[in-house]
Amino acid sequence: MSTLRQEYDENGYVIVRNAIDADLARETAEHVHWLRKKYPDTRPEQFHHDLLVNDPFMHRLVGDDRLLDIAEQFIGSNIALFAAHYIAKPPKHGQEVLWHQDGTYWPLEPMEVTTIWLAATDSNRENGCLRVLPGTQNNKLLSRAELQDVDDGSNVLASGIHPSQIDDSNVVDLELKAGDVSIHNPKIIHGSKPNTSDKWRIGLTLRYIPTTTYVKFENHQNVLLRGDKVDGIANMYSVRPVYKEGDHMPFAGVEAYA
Ligand SMILES: O=C(O)CCC(=O)C(=O)O
Repeated sequence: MSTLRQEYDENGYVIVRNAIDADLARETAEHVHWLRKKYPDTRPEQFHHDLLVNDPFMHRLVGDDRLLDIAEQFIGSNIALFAAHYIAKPPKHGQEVLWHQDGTYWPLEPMEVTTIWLAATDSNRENGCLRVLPGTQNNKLLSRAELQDVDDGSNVLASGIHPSQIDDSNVVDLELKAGDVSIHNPKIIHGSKPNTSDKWRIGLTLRYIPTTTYVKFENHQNVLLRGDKVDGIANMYSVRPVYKEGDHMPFAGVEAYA
């Protein structure tokens, strides 16, 4: 077993430094600013899968062999992505993410999935980095009904685990440099504080599944990235989008993208 995998199994998360190069991290941050222009009414913490699944740059990024080689160590060699979501926190007023377990929100059968959280900018205590409670990946998965709704526009998910159920005495702040990734288990309790600093904090959550995992969202487009689909698992897969100048963000290597 790889040491990455051992650390992940023990703590519920692991960090890989310099997973992608600085230029690609910079392009990823630029993508967020391009999306802000395209969707001026959407908060940048809310650039969800539906806005990304037909975007050529996103396909180029999530299929990067460096990311897939990491994902493969956790979920094997038949790899799809079922969700991508930028949680890009603007300076001064970036929103918090309340404590939660990802699996609570996902209709996956089985719950075999791993998140790669990609830092497109530095992400640290000052600008509201991801924080985890190691060991809680062994807790029971809470249901949606067990969460507290906090639907007042102050936080990214509009819900979270009730503070009385949280012991954050061993919290770990996952401080990353642009280009680093952290990987976390769907049951680990995690969240992040608001960004009150004067710098952006741009993170991209990538949810990689083995193609044996069935995604029970209706009409949901997954992205097949490596290996094969599985007969009998009724997932839908997106068609690779064609790059169109003017409609899409140009990126390095776009000529070779097909
Ligand atoms: O980006 C954040 O601050 C939180 C990320 C998160 O909740 C997740 O990856 O599930």
